[in-house]
Amino acid sequence: MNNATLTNLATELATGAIRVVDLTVPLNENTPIIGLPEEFKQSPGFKMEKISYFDADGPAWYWNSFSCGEHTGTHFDAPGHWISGRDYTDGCTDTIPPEKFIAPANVIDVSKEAAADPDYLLTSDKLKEWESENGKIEPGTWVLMRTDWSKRTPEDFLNYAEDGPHTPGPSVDCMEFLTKERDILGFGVETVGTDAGQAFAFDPAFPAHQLMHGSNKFGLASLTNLDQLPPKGAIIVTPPLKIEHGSGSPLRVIALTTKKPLPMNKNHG
Ligand code: 23J
Ligand code: MN
Repeated sequence: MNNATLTNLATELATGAIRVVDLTVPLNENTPIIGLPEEFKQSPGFKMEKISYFDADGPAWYWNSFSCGEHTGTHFDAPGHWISGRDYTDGCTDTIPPEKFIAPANVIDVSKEAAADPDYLLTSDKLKEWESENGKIEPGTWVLMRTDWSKRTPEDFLNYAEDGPHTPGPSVDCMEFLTKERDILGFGVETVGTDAGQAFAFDPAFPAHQLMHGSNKFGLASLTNLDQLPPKGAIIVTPPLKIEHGSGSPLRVIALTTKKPLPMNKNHG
């Protein structure tokens, strides 16, 4: 096989004409984990244990073992994670067709709105406004919600209060629009989960989980560096670990893009 597109891709990766951006947070014992109400079982965070480090346990080699919940750090939510998606035969980490792990990304910048209101909800009206400037959200593409939440301190990232977490996310109408009217591949966020902090009180509760996974679509949580991507044109690579009957997994999320976004300086010239 000799395909010009793949040859050009290799050339443009080698020359740097295509820029590779890492959308992944580091995994360590301080990587923030979602906390659920205390009646539910909690997910363990990331832990690492040394097997050997060029020592008596392994004189010429270094390696570790690690453990964590499937939904730790930058991670993939599979349809099988939620009750609405449990019966899809291609809905777990090992059964999703691999061609779904490479797809275009639409990046919706609501960082100013989220800075002004930690409970900010992305709506279908906001998406239609974005489409009028950037073009339609195509079927089979990702919608990534840029909030700059990944730039916050761990405490402000989770942003707990007496009445639960206060973090931005999608509205119910946003999820209905993206599943029914746009048929997207999935929805990705910079926050600890794809749903807003207060989404337990929405109807339906947790609409990103309930509606996305109910439509056999995916989630990506705890992304970073979304400010490095253009609104449209990037391609993201998102294969989760092939855990048998896995509900999701930590993963490395890599973006291929060309343009570096211009600084938003309105006072130039
Ligand atoms: C379990 C229960 C509720 C939620 C979540 C997990 C997540 O956000 C997740 O990581 O999928 S809201
Ligand atoms: Mn998750």
